[in-house]
Amino acid sequence: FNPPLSSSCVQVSQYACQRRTTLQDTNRIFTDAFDILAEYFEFSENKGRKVAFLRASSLIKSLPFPITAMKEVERLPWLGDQMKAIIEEILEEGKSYKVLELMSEERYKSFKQFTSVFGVGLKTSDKWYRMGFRTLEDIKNEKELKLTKMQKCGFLYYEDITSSVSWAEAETTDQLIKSIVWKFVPDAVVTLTGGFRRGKKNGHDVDIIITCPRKGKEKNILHNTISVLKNQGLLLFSDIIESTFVETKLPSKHVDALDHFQKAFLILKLPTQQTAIGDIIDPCGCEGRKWKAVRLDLVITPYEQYSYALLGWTGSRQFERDLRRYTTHERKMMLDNHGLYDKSKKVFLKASNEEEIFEHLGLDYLEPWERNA
Ligand code: DGT
Ligand code: MG
Repeated sequence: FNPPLSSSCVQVSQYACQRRTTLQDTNRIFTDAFDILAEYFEFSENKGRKVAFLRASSLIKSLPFPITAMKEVERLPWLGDQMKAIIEEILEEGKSYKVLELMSEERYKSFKQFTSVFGVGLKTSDKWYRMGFRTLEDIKNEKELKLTKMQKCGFLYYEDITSSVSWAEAETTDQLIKSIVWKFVPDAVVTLTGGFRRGKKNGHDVDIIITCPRKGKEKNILHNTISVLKNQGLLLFSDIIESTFVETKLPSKHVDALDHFQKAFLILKLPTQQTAIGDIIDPCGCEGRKWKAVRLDLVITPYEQYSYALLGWTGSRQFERDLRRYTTHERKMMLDNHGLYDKSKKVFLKASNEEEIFEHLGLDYLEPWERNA
């Protein structure tokens, strides 16, 4: 495909996997509004409209020019009348009163607070909202309320976890995990993935994928690594999920479903960097504290599934959604984090790197930093 050169000859694919989307979003004023609306509809459990706004937002993120007039968006896919009305409002007023109005709704404000706690999703938020709670203070004041261990940690380390993870902190985490893993398995492949692999300077967590070319040698890495973290006093929370992968199962269409790899959701007590004179740099405003609580996801994959896992965990989520939609509708294949199944040939297609997966799908290769859909 040819990237559009100017607004007058815009030819934009309906699939994010056929668009190069870097972090240079020249239309943030519009995409922020659409992302908020997607979240609003997520909180109202209206999945159709949530996805519609995510698609519209993602499409605008790929435009190489700032939108200045309605005629520039006329022929773009995924922009319905309601979306165009919001773009028009922002072009005229500099903001959307419709979006501001929805953002001020009580349910949106409460869900925004509740879901900001590690371990609290839509289900718990809905339960708390129905029980009459509206703010995090309400929750903290209700001593009788049963919280999971994860949620307790979510509250305990709330400030740290909600302040974003910097590139430097991600790199420190990556180095720490590498140094531990390589003591057990020197030829393990340890890769920083997620948003940081796409070039983001900040993230909500650190995502790391681990594999080993020697068959089966990846199996003990997770438990051994977590033991070391624990013994070094660097582990604040861990939730280990064992592998549920079944070789005969066909890939799952649902991008929001968990994959079947062995993995762990962790909170690390990450030492903050010291300067040469031994002063403590204090990134989270926690006076005198020498560490920061950082969320880390570790994913362990068998070597033959590594490329698919890497593609799946690099994201963005919207890129992954469109990649699967494209695979199903344009290629009659099925893709998930474990593999690619060709329905007409009835075979799983092997891939030793991401480029080969794009090739199987007949797509031009996109670098990780072009997948910020
Ligand atoms: P952020 O918020 O800065 O951490 O941004 P990302 O892009 O790193 O988002 P994150 O960490 O939620 O997820 C990274 C990618 O991994 C994302 O594209 C979706 C994918 N992913 C994360 N968890 C799962 C999962 O349980 N199942 C599947 N299928 N994909 C997942
Ligand atoms: Mg991440």
